[in-house]
Amino acid sequence: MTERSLFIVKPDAVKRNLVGEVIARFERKGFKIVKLKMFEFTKAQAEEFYSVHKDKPFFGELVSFISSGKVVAAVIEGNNAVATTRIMIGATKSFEAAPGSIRGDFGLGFTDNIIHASDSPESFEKEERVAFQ
Ligand code: FUP
Repeated sequence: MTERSLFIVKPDAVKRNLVGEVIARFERKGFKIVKLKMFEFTKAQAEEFYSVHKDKPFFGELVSFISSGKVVAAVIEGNNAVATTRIMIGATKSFEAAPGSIRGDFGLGFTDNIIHASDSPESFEKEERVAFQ
C-alpha cells in the first residue's frame, strides 16, 4: 500500500557529510523523495517534534542534540513506507544496530544516532507538520 513517511538526517550525520549516502539508500530502495528541506530546529520546534518524550529523563538532551546543527528532513512515498523505513534505519542504539541498516553501517551513538524516522502514520502527520512548517 502506497504511503508516506518522514526521516530526518540528524546533526551528527550532516556534520559527517552523510546526507547523500542516507538519501541515496531510500532512492535505491524505490522510494520517491516528495519533500526535502535543510534547516536548523529551534528549541521550541524541537520540543514540539519530540513532545511524545517530554516526560522522559533524556528529553533535554534529545532536544539540545537535534537543535545543535543543520538537519535534512525528507518526506518519502512508496509501498509500506513507515514500517520499511524503520527496518532500514535499524535499532535505536547505533552500536547495537544490525550491519546493513543505516545506523548499523554509519554510527556508534545513541542520542547521536544518524537518523530519525516516523514510527506510525500518526507520528508522520505530526512530524511533517512540525518539520515543514
Ligand atoms: P527511535 O524511534 O529509534 O529514534 O527511538 P526512540 O523513539 O526510542 O527514541 C527517540 C530518540 O531518543 C532516539 F533517537 C535516541 C534518543 N534516546 C536517548 O538519547 N536516550 C535514551 O535513553 C533513549 C532514547
